[in-house]
This record gives sequence, C-alpha cells and structure tokens, in this order.
Amino acid sequence: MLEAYLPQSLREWVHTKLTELRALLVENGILAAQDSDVGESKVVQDARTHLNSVKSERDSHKSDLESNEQDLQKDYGADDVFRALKGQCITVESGEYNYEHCFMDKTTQKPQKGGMDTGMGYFERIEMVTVDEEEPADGKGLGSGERIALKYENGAHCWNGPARSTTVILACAAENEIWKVVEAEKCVYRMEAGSPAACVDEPVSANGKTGKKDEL
Ligand code: MAN
Repeated sequence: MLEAYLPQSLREWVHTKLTELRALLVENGILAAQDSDVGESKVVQDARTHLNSVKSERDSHKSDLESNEQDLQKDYGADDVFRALKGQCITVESGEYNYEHCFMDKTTQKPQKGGMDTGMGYFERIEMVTVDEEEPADGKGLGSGERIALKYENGAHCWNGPARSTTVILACAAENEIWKVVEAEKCVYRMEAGSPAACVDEPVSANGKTGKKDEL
C-alpha cells in the first residue's frame, strides 16, 4: 500500500505513525486488536451486548403484553366484578377437610389431619344457574332465583372417576365466605358461598328479579 511508494526514511516514519495510530484506535475500542480472538472491536462488542439486552427486554415486554391481552379477553363477569377478587382465597372447614376457594383461580381440598392437598379444579368460566332453596335464618344461603356460578374444572383425577371439578354458586352477601360444601357426585363438588361481587343488578332473571337478595 501507500508505504511501498515512499523513500525508506519516510516509509519508516509513516509506518511508526500508522502503528501508533492503530494502537490508539484499538485502545479506544474503535478497531479490533489484530490478534483478538473475537475479531471485533470493543465498541462492536459493547453494541452487541447492548442489543442483546434490549432484545431480551423487548421479548419480556412482548410476553407481558400477550398475557395482558389474553387476560382482557377473559370473562370476569358483569362490569368485571370478579377481576378485583382474582387470586383472593377463602376457606371453610367441612368434614375431615378444609376447602379453599381462590377466586378465578382454583379450588382445593386440604385434609385436616395433614397430607397432600387435592386440586378440585382450575377456573374455567362463569355460568348462571337457577336455584330454589329455603333460605336459612342467618341469610347464609343461596335463596331462590338466578345465581352466578364459577366453574372450576380439570382438578386432580378421581380414582376410577373423572377429574375433580367444582361449581361455586354465589349469592349476595357482605363478606366473601363459603357457607357449605357438598360432594354431589363422587369428585364433583358444589360450594355455596356469599360475596359482595354477587350483589350486582345484572342479570335480570325471567321473573324480573335481580341476583340481589332482598335483605341486602
Ligand atoms: C378423596 C377425596 C374425596 C373423594 C375421594 C375419591 O378421599 O377427594 O372427596 O371422594 O378421594 O376417591
């Protein structure tokens, strides 16, 4: 290159200067060191590291975005009343078990004597059911009319039977509280529960009454 056309003395001077300049550029991360294993200058390596970290940040935002979008598609009931209760858990003792209901998440049977918990289903959907029951004096019952039912399915498999499932039927009450648990058929559970989230004006049933119970 250039050096070859110069007189010997100048050639040496230029060579020294070029070598110094190259060393300076390498030192400042602008040029890759010639014997570098990576073959990349420090600025290129830094840029690549930065790029990779921004990419992984982007990927995690993307998956957050997707799960939020999916969540927004889910049915959380009229006016999204169950969104605020999601993940909130209530428990009741019944027979040899404690039964837990975690709103919009899952139901669980926990032996009082210790041992393994049994999954009674994961939240699947909201349905409406018609009930007609004598209301106990303390008001802790479903009464009669249309009620919201939270369906939990695909729980632990029942020996010689179906996967456990739970229907949580809600009536309007001041507190979130499980009133009663029954195993209607083997491994098919029904919880009767009170919740302020059931005190909504909708839906209006065929007889024009709302899900609201009279005393509240
Ligand atoms: C456990 C409990 C019961 C269920 C039986 C079925 O004992 O989950 O509720 O009926 O298993 O084998």
